[in-house]
Amino acid sequence: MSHPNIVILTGAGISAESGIRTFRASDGLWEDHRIEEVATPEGFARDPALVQRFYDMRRAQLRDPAIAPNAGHLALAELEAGWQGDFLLVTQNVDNLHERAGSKRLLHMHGELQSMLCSNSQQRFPLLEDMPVGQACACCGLVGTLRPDIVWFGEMPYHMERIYDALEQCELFVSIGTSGHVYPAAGFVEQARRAGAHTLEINLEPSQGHSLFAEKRYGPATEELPRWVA
Ligand code: BJW
Repeated sequence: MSHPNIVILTGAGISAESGIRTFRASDGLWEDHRIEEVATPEGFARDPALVQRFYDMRRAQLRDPAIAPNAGHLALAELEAGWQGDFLLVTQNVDNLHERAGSKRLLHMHGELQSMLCSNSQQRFPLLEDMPVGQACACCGLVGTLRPDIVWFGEMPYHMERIYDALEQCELFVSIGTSGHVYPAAGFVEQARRAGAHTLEINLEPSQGHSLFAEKRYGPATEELPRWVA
């Protein structure tokens, strides 16, 4: 493979075979609550304890020794290690499986489970255990300002300037394991096309935006990615 400037976008599908359920596979429900009830600023304002429980449950999943990077994550880390052109991996996932696989040039656009955010100062803090209830924030000393560092609907995703800059320079854009339902990530393929990039979708099945991609490979990420990278 030659080494053009590359931007890779990943979604929940890349972590599915590691045992982390995708959003659409869970029918948008968690313990009978709609995802919108728990993963929105309004949901958090309405019932912060419920929302903390939801994210604590997902953090616990990351500490489960059975949950580990799969062959798809490892193939992308290997690709990056040998890549001589510009390389940027943008993930919508809030798990840490890409970094555990060895990816370095990585941006989490929808936040991270293992981080918390002060809603007062917008400072982000690493979080090693579950979110302590009633803890005062280290930056402002207030109780009740800390929240999961997750980009909820209606909020601005992280690193957008860097991502758009990379898309403008990009010659190859690859979208992996994402359904194409959620913007702005679902629009990256159009930005890459405008920059003249070759576009490739790798997914279990055609995504909502599949017709925008020049090349498609359908199958499980653990099979398709090692095959593509080889
Ligand atoms: C496999 C596989 C295997 C399975 N191998 N593949 C109307 C039009 C346009 C936009 C909007 C609109 N109304 C509102 C908006 C904006 C809104 C939005 O997009 N809404 C849509 C629902 C319509 N977006 C926002 O609010 C965003 N902010 C924003 O727009 O700010 C303004 C802005 C303006 C201009 C520039 C920039 C910004 C914020 C979005 C935040 C998303 N947050 C979430 C929840 C986080 C909470 C949490 O994690 O608990 O992030 S939503 C959820 O969806 C999560 C994901 O990152 C995201 C994407 O999901 P993903 O990864 O695609 O997962 P799935 O489950 O949908 O798909 C999995 C895929 O994998 C499937 O295709 C499977 O086939 C495949 N697969 N197994 C390979 N083994």
